[in-house]
Amino acid sequence: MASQLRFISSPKTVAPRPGVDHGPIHIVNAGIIDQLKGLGWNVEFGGHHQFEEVSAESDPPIGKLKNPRLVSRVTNAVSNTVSDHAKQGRLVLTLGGDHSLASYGNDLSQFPDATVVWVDAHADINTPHTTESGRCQLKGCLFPSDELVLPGNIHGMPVSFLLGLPRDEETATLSWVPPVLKPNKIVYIGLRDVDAGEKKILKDLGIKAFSMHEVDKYGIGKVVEMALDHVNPNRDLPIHLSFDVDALDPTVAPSTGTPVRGGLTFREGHYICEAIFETGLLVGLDLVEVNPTLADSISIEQTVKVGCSLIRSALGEFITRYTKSITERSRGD
Ligand code: 5AB
Ligand code: MN
Ligand code: MN
Ligand code: MN
Repeated sequence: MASQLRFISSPKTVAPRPGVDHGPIHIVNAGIIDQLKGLGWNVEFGGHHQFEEVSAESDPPIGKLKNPRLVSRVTNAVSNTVSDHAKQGRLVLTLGGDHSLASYGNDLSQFPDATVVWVDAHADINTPHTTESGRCQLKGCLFPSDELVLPGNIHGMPVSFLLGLPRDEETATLSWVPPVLKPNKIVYIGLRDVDAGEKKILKDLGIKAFSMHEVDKYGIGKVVEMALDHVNPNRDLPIHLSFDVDALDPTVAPSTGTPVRGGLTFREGHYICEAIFETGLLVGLDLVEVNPTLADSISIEQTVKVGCSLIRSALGEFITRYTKSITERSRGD
C-alpha cells in the first residue's frame, strides 16, 4: 500500500510571525519526495494547499482568537484531506505551516486507539481563555526581550481542541475539530516553555510530559522508553508523531517562529524519530513550524535540511529492524 505525502501551507496570518506557510515548499524543493522514494516508500504527493488571503477586517477576532475563520477553514480542509488518505490505509505526512493544523484530528478518528507523541518546546494546550500575552523573554522565546507576544495564537492551542476542552461561543468556529484525544493518550517530549494556564491544565488532567529536565536527567533513550510505556505500554497501539522543529535547540533549527533556548540536540531529535519508526506503529506524522523567512540563508537551509532528515528518520532511514505490521503495510514491503 502506498504512503501518502500531504503538504500543507497554512496561512501567513495565523502565527505571530509571518512566513511559516512557506516551510513546506522549501522542504519539497529540498528533495524530500525523492529522499523518501530512496527509502523504499511509494510516495504520492498531494500538492500544496493554497488558501486565499483573508483581510483582518473580514476576519475579526472572536474573543481573543486571531484569524479564527481563516484558521478554521484551512485546518478543516487539511483535516478532511488527511482523513480521506488515512481511510485508504496510507500513512499521512503533513508538513506545516504552523501547529494549528490539527489535521491529525481526523487522522486519529481512523485510529480510535491511537496515541500521540508531541515533540515540542511548547505544550500547545492553551484554550481561548488561558492564552496570554507577555514579553518574549518572559515567554521563553529568543526574540528581542521587549517584543510583545499577543494572546490568541491558535498554534498554541491545538491539543486543547483535540481534547475537546474549549466548547463555547468563542470556539464555535473551530467546533468541528473532533474531540478524539484522551489525556492519557498523549505524551510530550522536549517541553521548556509552558504558560501558567497550560501548566494547570496539564496538572489537572494528569498529562504526562517529559521536559528538557527529564531529557538531561535520564537521557533521550530512557525518556522515549518511558514516554511509550505511558501511552503504549504493550507497544500495540497506533502512534501519531507530531514534531514541532522548535523542540530542537535554536542552534540546530534556528528558522522557526518561537525558538526557545535549551532544546533537543540534533541526535536527540533524530533518536525520537528513529525509535518511533522502530516500533512499527507509526500511522501519521506532522513536521511543523519550519519558517524559512525568519533567518539568514544559511540558517534557513540548515533548518530545512534538519526538517527533511527528521522526516527521513521517522520513515526508516538507518533503521533496518521494525517490529510491527502497521508500518510494513504502509511501506509496501
Ligand atoms: B507552537 C505560546 N504558548 O500560546 C502561545 O510553536 C507559544 O506550535 C505557542 O508550539 C507556540 O502563544 C506554538 C506562548
Ligand atoms: Mn507546536
Ligand atoms: Mn513549539
Ligand atoms: Mn510556533
